[in-house]
Amino acid sequence: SRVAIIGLGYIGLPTAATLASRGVEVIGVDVNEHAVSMITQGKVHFSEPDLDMLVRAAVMTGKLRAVVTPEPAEAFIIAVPTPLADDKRPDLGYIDAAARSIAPVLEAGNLIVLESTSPVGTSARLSRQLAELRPDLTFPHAAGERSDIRIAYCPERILPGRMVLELVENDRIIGGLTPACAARADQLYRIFVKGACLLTDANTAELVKLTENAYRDVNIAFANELSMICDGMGLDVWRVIELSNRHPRVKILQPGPGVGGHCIAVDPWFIVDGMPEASRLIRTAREVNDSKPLHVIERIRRHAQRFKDPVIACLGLTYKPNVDDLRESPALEITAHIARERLGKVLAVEPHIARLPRELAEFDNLRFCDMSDALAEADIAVLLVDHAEFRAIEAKELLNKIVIDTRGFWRDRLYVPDRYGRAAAE
Ligand code: SAJ
Repeated sequence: SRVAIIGLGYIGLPTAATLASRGVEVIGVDVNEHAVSMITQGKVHFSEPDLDMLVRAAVMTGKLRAVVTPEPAEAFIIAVPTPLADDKRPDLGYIDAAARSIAPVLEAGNLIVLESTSPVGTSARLSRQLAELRPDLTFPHAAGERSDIRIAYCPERILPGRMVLELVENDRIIGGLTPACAARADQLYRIFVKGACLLTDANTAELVKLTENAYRDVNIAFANELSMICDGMGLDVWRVIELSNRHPRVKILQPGPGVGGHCIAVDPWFIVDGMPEASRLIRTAREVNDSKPLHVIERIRRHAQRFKDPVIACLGLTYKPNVDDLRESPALEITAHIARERLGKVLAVEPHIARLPRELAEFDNLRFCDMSDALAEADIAVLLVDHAEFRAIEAKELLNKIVIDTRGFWRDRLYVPDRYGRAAAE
């Protein structure tokens, strides 16, 4: 059997390579010619543990082939981006383009699976779109179980940094536009999924994906709000959380500089957009998390004002630890903001990236710097990402400067373990 995967990004490429590793003939389709040519050489255009090996093997065995235009296949998996437009509404333009690109090669008996995170109703919308493009075929939104084409929504929930593993191990939600659509998609996913495949309807599956990330966002917002309350009260939020979590039914997440990444900071808006009146908590959580970088900037500003020409080291730029991904990163936002506002001379440290990111290139008061040089020079050290590399920093390197630790990562270095758990630094 032959499977075409439309979109060779963070989700599509690992899925394509994994299916190929199970002996399926896979055609990877992407409009990005650079990505296609990299994959054709057995290389990967973004970094993710173990993915390069998997892709190289899939290409070398001839099971995975990357192309720019879709070819006929038995199943099509659509894994294209669904970004948030400036008005906080979902932009389904890439799904529309994917629909137009596969429509000409569709044949009766084909399965189409949408994997992109999507607002509720998008799979049904895709069915209607394709029906307009291919009036000679019948689709499940209208023909139900008698349709020529099967359509299902199967969201992805793999964690960046653990994708290759989680793609196989995680349970999978399979939402069919009809029961036969779900059953057909189930057959495809069972080829490589070791976790359970749980069948439901497409709308439910769409909301499940959004719910998972909204749930995490709301819980992180609780931690972030608590951190702002504690800053106002002069209390140590990590101690408050640690002690609260000793209650058998309390499990608070960790505060940080804000919420980044292309999922958690985006997906909850898809729920808000669909049901604005009903989603007050979800919207507020988004706003709380989006306000956290401003709170960190205000703390930096307060300290910087006490120096004549402060040197501020920003440690970490990525959206979370031990990855090289800068998308929606609050650390990057904070670093750019303090440079733009000219709060001081800014030293940007990011061990996971080789050179200064484009977003920071415009600032003449900002320099890309390695960890030890930055610490030697800085008056203020701001820990923005809890990368493993920063564990190596010793207490004595921090003691002569102002430390703003947004992750509670250096607590053990900065805090005197007196019986009140009070901070020694700051
Ligand atoms: N964060 C905190 N405090 C915490 C946990 C996370 O501030 O206690 C921050 C992180 O620093 C980061 C952001 O939240 O900025 C998101 O990080 P994450 O590790 O929670 O999640 P992502 O965005 O890398 O991946 C999420 C995952 N979803 C859930 O855990 C519910 C992943 O399983 C999904 O596949 C992915 O979104 C996706 O693609 O939707």
